[in-house]
Amino acid sequence: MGSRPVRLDIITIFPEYLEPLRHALLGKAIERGILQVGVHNLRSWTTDVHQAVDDSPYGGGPGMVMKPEVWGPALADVAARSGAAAAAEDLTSSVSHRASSPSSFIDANSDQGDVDKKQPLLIVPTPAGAPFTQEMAERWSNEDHVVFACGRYEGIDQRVVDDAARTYRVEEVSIGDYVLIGGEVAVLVMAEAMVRLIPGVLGNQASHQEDSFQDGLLEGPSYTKPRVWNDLEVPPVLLSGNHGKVERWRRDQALLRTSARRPDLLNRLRVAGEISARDEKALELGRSPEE
Ligand code: 6GU
Repeated sequence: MGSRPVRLDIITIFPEYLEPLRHALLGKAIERGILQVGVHNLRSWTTDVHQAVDDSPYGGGPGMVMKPEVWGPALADVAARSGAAAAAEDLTSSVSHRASSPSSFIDANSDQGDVDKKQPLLIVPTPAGAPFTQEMAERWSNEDHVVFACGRYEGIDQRVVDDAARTYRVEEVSIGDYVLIGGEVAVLVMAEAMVRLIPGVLGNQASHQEDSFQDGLLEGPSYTKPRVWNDLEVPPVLLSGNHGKVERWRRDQALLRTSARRPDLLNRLRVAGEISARDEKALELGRSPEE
């Protein structure tokens, strides 16, 4: 597992928006060969002198719709890792460079063994998509090749998505109930959530076992030294050295926080039978029963 790098390709009319992918966690994964990232300018696939990527919507209405004759070849080339896609510069290190040759792009015809010939995954960020979840991030982190198609304006001609489904497995995804100008920032969010779950990316593999959402509850508060700061004390149970008591207290804190901020999540766990009588006692009291 994790022997071959995960490949991410992003198609956008604003490649500079994806610059943060070079930094911090993702940049490190790229440098360590765990991750390959290709950022592609959609305008490379235009054929007219104005490099137009959008046109007015059939049926009328405000805004512009992104053109199928540009997106179609872009998605075909990126799936095949050919054409203008093969000439795109990869983000292969955390520093800006020109030295990396386009051959750092995996040749689609090269021998990758007979493992996994499945279609690449195409993610289309859109406020009209299904809500992005930790479960999606986990699923995507096990893929070999994930492509993000960033739309702007009022979206992409729907036939692009329908046609892409012949080459890709396609998911239209939203990062929340608000409207962004385009998909670029949503891709940064989704790529980070996904890449941190790739084995070897996080220093501590155990650390995402306890993440918020990994067990369906929000994570409770954390504390470090000093024990007293600005007259505020660290909860004494954390200094008790009693691992069982600490774990019980942490679960109670997670339950109370989830009840206050995300009652929907708590009710989902109740329905799944994952909230015990002891859990309900803490929720009823608003604290750990032994406090
Ligand atoms: Cl994925 N894209 C855009 N443009 N707006 C959004 C979104 C995505 N998710 C929430 N709002």
